[in-house]
Amino acid sequence: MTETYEPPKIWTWEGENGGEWASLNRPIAGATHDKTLPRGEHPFQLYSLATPNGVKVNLMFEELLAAGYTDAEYDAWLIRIGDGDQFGSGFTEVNPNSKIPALMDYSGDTPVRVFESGAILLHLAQKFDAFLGAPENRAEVLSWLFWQMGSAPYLGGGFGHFYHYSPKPRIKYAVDRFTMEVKRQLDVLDKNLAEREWIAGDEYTIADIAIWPWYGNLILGRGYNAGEFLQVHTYENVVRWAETIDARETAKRARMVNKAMGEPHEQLHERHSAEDFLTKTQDKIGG
Ligand SMILES: N[C@@H](CCC(=O)N[C@@H](CS)C(=O)NCC(=O)O)C(=O)O
Repeated sequence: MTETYEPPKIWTWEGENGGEWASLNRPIAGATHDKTLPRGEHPFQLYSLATPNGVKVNLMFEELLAAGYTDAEYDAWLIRIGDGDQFGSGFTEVNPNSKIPALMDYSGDTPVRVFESGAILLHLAQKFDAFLGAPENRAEVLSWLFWQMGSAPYLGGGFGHFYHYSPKPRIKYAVDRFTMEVKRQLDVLDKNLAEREWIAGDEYTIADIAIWPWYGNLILGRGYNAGEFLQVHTYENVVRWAETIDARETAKRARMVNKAMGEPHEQLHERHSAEDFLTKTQDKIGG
């Protein structure tokens, strides 16, 4: 039986409200403790975790490096959001919104902070003039980039939360509401990819880089154990696109950077050079 609830006149914070990530949530912004962020030797300092939002930026850096942009070298530092690292004073100076990913760009005369994964992708794409597609197709690339930024909260905060993380019993109304929306979004992608090779046309761009960690991984059965529930295999064009990106060496690397769960050989807590991946490959062969 669902508990009946009528919102009071004024909402008050009653502390943790259940669910896997409940301890992170509070209605106040800002730092909870003093903590300086580490800084490595490369021009880009990334503070992140290998969630879909984090993987987007890892993928962008790995694509830039693979494409020969050697100035895109980066240090990636692990932010354990389950431990509250995102509320440290150093982190909130880079991202006042206390969410990964956050980037410091020291490549110019003045250090620049960038937060929000979409802004980071665009910042890097403009800086290196890469993965933006042809100028006449720029509006299409940006439309899909911002589609991802607006759509993924329904997938993560809506569907993922109520289907997978929320306290049991699950709430049918909420699961239905967000399943409907996520299936509609998958259909949007599927119809789009029936017409073209990549999300924004015939070039691989930041639109693919933004969308793959969320919707590609969902289609590959890695999101919320919901592959069967959502019948992801029916979105055949999305499956084709998701598998194509998944086969890229850059995508394999991107999924490892700042990963702090799963198989030990998949977890590269910090990334400082391409050699860090080799060590992990040797761990896998050795183990
Ligand atoms: N719109 C943001 C979302 C970032 C986001 O939600 N990050 C999550 C992990 S995927 C986070 O850091 N959560 C920590 C918290 O909510 O305290 C972006 O795309 O960068």
